[in-house]
Order: sequence, then C-alpha cells, then structure tokens
Amino acid sequence: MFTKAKFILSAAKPEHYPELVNIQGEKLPEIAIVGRSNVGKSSLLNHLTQNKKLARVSATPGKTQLINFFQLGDALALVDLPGYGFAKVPKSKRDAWGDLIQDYLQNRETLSLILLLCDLRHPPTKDDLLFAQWATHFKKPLLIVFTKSDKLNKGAIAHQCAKNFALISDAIDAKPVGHLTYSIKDAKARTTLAKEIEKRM
Ligand SMILES: Nc1nc2c(ncn2[C@@H]2O[C@H](COP(=O)(O)OP(=O)(O)OP(=O)(O)O)[C@@H](O)[C@H]2O)c(=O)[nH]1
Ligand SMILES: [Mg+2]
Repeated sequence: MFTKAKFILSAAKPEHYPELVNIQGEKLPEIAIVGRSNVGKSSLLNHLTQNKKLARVSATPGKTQLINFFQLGDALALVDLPGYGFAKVPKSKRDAWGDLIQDYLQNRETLSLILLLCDLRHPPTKDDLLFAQWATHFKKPLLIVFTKSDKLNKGAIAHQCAKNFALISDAIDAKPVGHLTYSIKDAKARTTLAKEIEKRM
C-alpha cells in the first residue's frame, strides 16, 4: 500500500483539509509526520513510499511550510507537516506554523498515529520534548523515529537510540507506542516502519 502514494493537496488553513475516504466512503486513518526542520520528514515520506518526487526534500530548513496531504492506496492517509523550531524565519511566521500544526493535531479526527522524528545523533530538543508531552496529553499514539542512523556506526546507533528514547520517555506521562531508528539509505528500515504502521491501523 505504501508504494501507491499520491499527493492530494497542501493546506494553509483548516478549511483546506481534505476529506479522504475509501471506496466504501469510510474515512481513512491518517498518519502525521512531525519533527523539527531538517530532521528528514519529507525524505522519510519519499523513502517509505519509494517515490523520490513525492515530497520536496531540501538542504535548506523550512522548505515545507504547508500541511501536505497524501493518500496511500485505498487504506491510509499521510501528512507531511511543516518543521518546528526553525530560527531563520520571522517569529510571526513561526507562530503561524505552530498554530496550524497545533490545530491539525488537536482537531483532525482521523489522526491515528504520529511519527515524531528526532535526529539520532543529538539529544531531543526542547521542542521535541514539548511536542511529545503535548501529544501524550491529548492521547495521540506516538511512534518515535530516530532519523539519519547511517551517520553513526552500529554501536553508537544502539547507544544513542536507548539514551535519547529514555530522555523522551522521562519527559512524558504515557509511554510512546514504540521507537525505531531510520535511514533513507536502508531498505530494511522501510520494511520495519511499514510493519509498525500497519500494526496500528
Ligand atoms: N544521511 C542521511 N541524510 C538524510 C536522511 N534523511 C534526510 N536526510 C537529509 O537531511 C536533509 C533534510 O531533509 P528533509 O527531508 O528535507 O527534512 P524535513 O524534515 O522535511 O525539513 P523541513 O521540510 O524543512 O521541515 C536533506 O539534505 C536530506 O537529504 C537520512 O536518513 N540519512
Ligand atoms: Mg519537509
């Protein structure tokens, strides 16, 4: 199902959110990809769907400024959210992004799973922890995905993964539903993530 992804639309405000349904007319469960700018959200989406052109990937943080909706076959919807914590845009614009993300996460009734992406190489940022707290407060299932694992060796991957996951777990009341490492250079990572997602749909 992941390879049948198509772009639906970009939303700048809640009125633009699409209603995505299967052929029976039932609303599709939706997965949101969140995390700070440049953490690899669009890259993961492209890798998971094996479609290099689906979401725009950039070395310049702040590229994704709208909520982008995708439909995966007849089973699933997926959204690529704008990255938080990007310092090089005016504060007013940053707040508008924050409002949009918050509205989406709070009010989108079909939202079934949040993938919170964190850079494996660094401790979770203040924004990562705040977001994790917020998501658990609103009882949204949270799967932590540590990105860019190819930048570390095997021993460091295990060490960083355990350490960073403990930092996130300690900061929130409810436990995340799971955690894993990811690299867009590793096909096995894709299979593992796809299984984790399917398990929860
Ligand atoms: N080595 C490596 N680089 C990655 C990986 N994932 C993403 N990158 C790189 O990280 C940079 C940012 O990736 P994006 O996918 O655009 O990040 P984003 O989270 O969508 O960023 P915004 O849209 O600005 O919020 C790009 O240069 C990617 O090629 C990975 O698994 N390994
Ligand atoms: Mg992006």
